[in-house]
Amino acid sequence: MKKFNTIYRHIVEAERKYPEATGQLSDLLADIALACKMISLEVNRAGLIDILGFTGDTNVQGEEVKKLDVYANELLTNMMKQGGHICAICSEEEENFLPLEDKFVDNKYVTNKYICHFDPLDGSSNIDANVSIGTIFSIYKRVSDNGPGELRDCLQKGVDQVAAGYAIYGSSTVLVYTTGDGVHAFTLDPTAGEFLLSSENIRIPKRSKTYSVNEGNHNKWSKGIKDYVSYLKESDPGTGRPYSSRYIGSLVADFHRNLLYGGIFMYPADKKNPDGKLRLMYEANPLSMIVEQAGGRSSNGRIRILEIEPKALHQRTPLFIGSEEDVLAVERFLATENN
Ligand code: AHM
Ligand code: MG
Repeated sequence: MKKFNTIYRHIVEAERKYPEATGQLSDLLADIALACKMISLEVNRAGLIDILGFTGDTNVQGEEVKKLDVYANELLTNMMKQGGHICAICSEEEENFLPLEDKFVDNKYVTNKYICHFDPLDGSSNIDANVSIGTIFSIYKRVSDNGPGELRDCLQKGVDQVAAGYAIYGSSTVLVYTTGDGVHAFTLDPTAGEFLLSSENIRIPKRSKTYSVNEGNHNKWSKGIKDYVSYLKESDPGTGRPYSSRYIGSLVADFHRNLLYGGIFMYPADKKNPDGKLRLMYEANPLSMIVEQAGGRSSNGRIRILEIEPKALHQRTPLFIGSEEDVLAVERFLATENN
């Protein structure tokens, strides 16, 4: 009989490999999984209970905020505050980070060791159309000693992440995470209310036949990107071209498909967005940790995303992520352009 494993057991089993572990990271991941379960329920019910629509507010990116975004943001924030272990919360929906005090447990001072970044509901412009959306998260260890988290705790390089993951709310809800020891996926069984292990140690194909990019931006792209996308459309059976184009417009959904089947996702810089559109801390870094753990590659076209020194919480970056050989190919096209 197939052995079932819940996400919580999986996390705890992984923790046992490290006798010095305090359990804070495991608790934190379990809290995030619980929050994703609750967001999933709300996403599924959204059409029924008429909570869709605009709240009338705009977020720090100047975009319209929908009610589900607000719900997901508040839920994750409260979960992090309540669970302890976090000295600073950074949300894509908030302009500033939220520092949190250390605590006393049984009269003993306990330092909250971690920082959590999250994009509570990515792809939210797709909510009304029932298109898959997701939650992305990323966890770092604090660099300051104790007390409320500081900006330097929140602005660490992606390479310093201790865990990252996402939940995709699609035909099923799937939670994918890594703590630097492979990439594992869990599917939510709504009857049991549990995330059950569905794929362990996911590996992304080295080379793919699929590219994902918003081609509506073609006229705003640089020559290198235009040339690369034209190259993908040329016919050459030896290299598997032409590639197929797949673009959902929900990063988590595009990324998840490419992770499983192979593919390259691109959001390049363009004339309108000189730094690209996607956010380094909330989107690019967590997905880059996952893709590298799965044997893929991720860069801004020149350097590894995980090596970018962050300067601001809401910093944007061009993103090329997915199957290793495809990302290497686009880097070569961009290198020619820069020469
Ligand atoms: P969001 O965080 O406001 O939802 O925006 C990010 C989304 C990504 O999910 C997606 O990859 C991208 O924006 C799509 O952008 P575009 O509509 O410009 O193609
Ligand atoms: Mg987003």
